[in-house]
Parts: sequence; C-alpha cells; structure tokens
Amino acid sequence: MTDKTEKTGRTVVKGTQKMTPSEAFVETLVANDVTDIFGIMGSAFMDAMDIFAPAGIRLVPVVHEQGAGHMADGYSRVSGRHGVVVGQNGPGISNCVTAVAAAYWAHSPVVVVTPEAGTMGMGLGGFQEANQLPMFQEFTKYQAHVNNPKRMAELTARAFDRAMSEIGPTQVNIPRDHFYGEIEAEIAQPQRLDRGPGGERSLDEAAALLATAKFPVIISGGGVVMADGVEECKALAERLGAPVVNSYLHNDSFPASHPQWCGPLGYQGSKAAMKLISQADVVVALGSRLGPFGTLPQHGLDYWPKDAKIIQIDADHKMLGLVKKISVGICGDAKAAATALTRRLEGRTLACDATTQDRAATMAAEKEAWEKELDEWTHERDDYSLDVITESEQEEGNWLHPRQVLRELEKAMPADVMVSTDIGNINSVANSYLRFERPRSFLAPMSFGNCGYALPTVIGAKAAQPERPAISYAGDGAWAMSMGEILTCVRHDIPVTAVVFHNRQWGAEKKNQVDFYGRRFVAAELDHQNFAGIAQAMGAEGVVVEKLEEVGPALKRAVDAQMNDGRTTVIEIMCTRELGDPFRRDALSKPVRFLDKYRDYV
Ligand SMILES: Cc1ncc(C[n+]2csc(CCOP(=O)(O)OP(=O)(O)O)c2C)c(N)n1
Ligand SMILES: [Mg+2]
Repeated sequence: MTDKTEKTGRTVVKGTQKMTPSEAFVETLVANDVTDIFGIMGSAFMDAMDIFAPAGIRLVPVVHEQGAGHMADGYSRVSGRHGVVVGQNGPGISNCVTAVAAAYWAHSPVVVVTPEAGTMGMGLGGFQEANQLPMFQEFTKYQAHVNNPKRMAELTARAFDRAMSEIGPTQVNIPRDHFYGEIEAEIAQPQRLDRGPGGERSLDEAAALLATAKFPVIISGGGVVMADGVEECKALAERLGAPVVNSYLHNDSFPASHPQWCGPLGYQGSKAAMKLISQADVVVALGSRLGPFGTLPQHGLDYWPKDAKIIQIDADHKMLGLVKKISVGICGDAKAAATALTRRLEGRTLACDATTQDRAATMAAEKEAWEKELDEWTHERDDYSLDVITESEQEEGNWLHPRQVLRELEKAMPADVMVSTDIGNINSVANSYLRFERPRSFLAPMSFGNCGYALPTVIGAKAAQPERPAISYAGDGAWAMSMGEILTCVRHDIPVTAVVFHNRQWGAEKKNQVDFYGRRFVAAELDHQNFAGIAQAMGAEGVVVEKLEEVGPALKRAVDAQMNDGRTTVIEIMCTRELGDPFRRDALSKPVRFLDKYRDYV
C-alpha cells in the first residue's frame, strides 16, 4: 500500500513493512517532502545515498560542509520547508557546526543528519570518531540518536516534526552500522502543529490596551515572515494607522512600498523608524523576541521608548518578557494573533482614531527626511574615513564610496529578489538600503553573526526558488571564507549573483581599532586579491567595477545572465577604506594598561 505526500506528491510506503533502516530513513525523508539535501558524500551513509535518486532526492555536493549547512538554512528560510544537511561522520559533521548555529539563531527548520562512527568501535579511538551530540547541543531544538536500527523511521520522523514545531534546527544522529539490516517499520505521517493566536485573556488585554493607545507602533519581526502573516500584520497596522518598523535584519517583514512602512530598527537601521518608535506609548512586538542587539541605540539616538507599554507576541513562550519588560505577553502565532487582535478592534472606537491623519503625516515627514539624509550621505564623515578618502584620491584612483554603491545597487535591484548579506562594515551599512516587497526575501546571518554566511545561504535559497533572482553581498574578508562555493553554483547549475565589496581590509573589526585602539592596526589589512579573476578561474563570470555609474548596469547584466543564461557572476566593487559606525560600541571600552612595557598602548 502506498500514499502520496502533501507537497511533492511522491509515493511513500504505507503500513508496517519489512525494509532496511536505509529505506526507512529515505522513505521518512520522502514523507517529509524532502527533495534536496546539501552535503558531501561519505561512506558512513552511502547505503542510504544509493537510493536517493529513485526516491526523488537530489544530493547537492558542496565544497565545504559549512556551506551545506548554510545552504540548508537559506533553502528553508525562503521555502518554509525543511533544509537538510548531511556529511561524513567526524570531520564532515564538525564542519557543519557554525552553520547549524547560524540556522538556530535564524529559527530555521534545518535537519542535520549526522552519521556517526559504528557502535562496535565507539570509544576505541577509531577513524573519524567523535561524540556528535554534544557538538550540536547548544544549537538544536531536538536531538535524536538512533540507538537501535528498528527506531530509524520513528526517530528520523521526530527530528523532522520537531524542526517545524520548535522552529529551529534538529539533529538525527545515526551510528553508521545502523543503516544496515532488516527491520519492520511504519513510515510516520508528518505531524504539523495547527498554531493558534494565543490565549483569550491575553488577547483581550492586548486589545483593551491598544484601544487606549494614542501612538501605537508595530514591530514586525521574523515571526511574521515565518508565519506568512504579512497581510494580517498589514490589516492590524491599517486599523491602528500605526507605523510599522522591521525588527533588526527582518527588512522583509513588511512591504517597503506601504505608506506605513518606516524601515528597520537596529544597527545601521532607519532613523525614521527610530524617531517614530521613540514616540510610542504602546508597542506591539509582533513575532519578535526583541533580541538585545536589535534595539541598541543607533545614530546617536537612544530611541527605545522606556515608558511605553509593550505587547509581545511570540510563538515561543520563553521569549515573552525575556529581554524587555512587557505589559502583555501572548504566546501565539504572529499571523493568527494579528487576525485575533484586528477582530477584537473591529467596530470599536480607539483613542488613536482621532489622530490617524496627523500620524500619517508625521510618518510621511520622517520617512522623507530620512530618504533625503540617505541621498545626501554619500560618504562617511569621521576623521579616519576622511583621511582614507583623501589617500584614495591621491594614491589609488577614484575608488567608490560604499554608501553610494549601496544606493546604486538598491536602485538596480530586480523585482522579487532574494538578497543575502554577510557580516562586515559595508554589509551592515547596507541595512538602510535593502527594502523588500515580500517576505522570505532577506537572508542575513542574524544573531550568530558569522562571516562567510551570505554566498552559501543564497545558493540554498536559489536551489529552493530557481525562478527568483538571488544576490549575495559580502566584504572581501568574509567573501574569501566562502567563495569556494562558487564552484557549487557552476558545477550544479545553481546560478547566483555575488557582489563583493573590495576595501582591502577586515573593515568592521578595524573600525574598533580606529575608535578604541588609536589606529594601531593588527591583522586588519587584506591584499593580493583578484576576486573577478578567481571567479573566472572557477568557471563563473568575474567583473571589476571601479566607476559609480557602472554599479547598476553591472548588477543588471549579472542578474540577466543569472535568469536567462544560468550564469553566475561575481561583481567585485572597488571601494575606499572608509568605515561606517561600529558594530559593538556597546561592548568595547578604551584600553587600560598596568604593565610598563605596554604603557603606550592606551
Ligand atoms: C567567522 C567569523 N570570524 C570573525 C568574525 C569577526 N568579524 C566580524 S566583521 C569582520 C570583518 C569583515 O571584513 P569584510 O568581510 O572584509 O567586510 P568589511 O567590514 O571590510 O566591509 C570580522 C573579522 C566573525 N564575525 N565571524
Ligand atoms: Mg573588507
């Protein structure tokens, strides 16, 4: 007896049957609509791998397993389906740790399949032996260990269910000998939560509070994206006439063309968003954990409204009130909760109704002022940046100001684009210039903040949605960590467009040496770089851009090559060494030295 799966319509065996554990594993993947896995092959799971093709599963071989983990992350973030990563026991698995940590903080339903050394050898110090559960303990919502081959189907299914219900990575750890043998197994139907809006009492309290609010502001968070709740967020915002700001690095959580969209909070975010939220008497944090890094003062503005009442809605009750003191906590799905709140406000007169037009005018004015400021903010104006701009004019030719480059890229963005960004100074400044019309479009490294994130993640996104243009941003340092995956694009026909900001330095960290360590640069410079040449050697297009007017056309040509010819392009943009505001002003202080030999190092 067989049955069809929900999304991909493939058949899965039904009822209890004799099969091998490999078959039980692969059929469970099919039952969970898995069509793509990222990883590098290995003997540890070869018996299962052998039947991937007849099961309708493609294994995308990558350059490095960290890339595979990021691809699984990007794949799941744009598709809402599981991302799956696999590797050889030991080193193939330890290579995945950073990527799984990043997926954890992005709340991505990634399943990391970790074949382990055989049960008869564990503990003897054999080949590629490692204890693989502790490695991922910090970064997974659930860890299954297949302690008996007969439990392969059950435990694999649970890992897939929990990745969705817990909204984060899970692990299925499989001793390699447990793929073999003969078992009786039944393939479980996937169990998906039917999520609700939260408790009646908290929803009633939230509605009562909103009814009295004079200047409500909505923070649209990642939970809105994951719940596919943008329309519902819009309906609530429109009923309230409230400004909507994006939580940090969730710029795709509200359409940028909407008059109530005011831009992102957080590092290098929108001043309009910050000035508006500073006036709030009630903040609705819809699908946001209010992560501490995302609400730090920016642009010299300590904007967080300390006296405002906060209504926080999160699918994970443990996030409620964790970072900010709240008045009402709703444990619910962002989409369902927004609908429930809008319904409760229907037909009611709200305190803010009297000022809807005034508030709309305030929003429009703040947004206009910020756009004007961005237009005029063509380069950084701190002493260090002015010095290196002068240097660059005298010595190196007229290289480009990152902010101007970012504005040109913004203007040339294709419709329906997916953009991934990396960690770095220029990538952070990009926050003000990345706007989206639909959710599941923006892929940033979120709270784990690892360099080397953007390229592999966008490759995974492109694999999931080949019909959409895929663009990554990375600084030259972060790029070099990850650029090998261009080979994956070329080898496996997953074309993307990669923008590299060539500023010859690990800029973001160097900025701390500028601000706190008297410009004593240690390990900050990068040279011998020719990224366009390296791209060409890997079989992609490589383009160097040195003139501002070439930025937009270069991006458009590359996207055209991606969409129409299946070609990957690396666009290397030559930038000055100027640097925007630092990442961690909050976490650094001027050095203190007690020992005589270091006395000048202050
Ligand atoms: C894996 C990892 N290593 C180191 C860091 C620390 N770090 C953060 S930003 C940065 C510099 C990035 O330089 P680059 O990619 O060239 O971008 P730029 O800042 O120059 O724009 C470094 C080293 C990190 N975040 N992640
Ligand atoms: Mg750099």
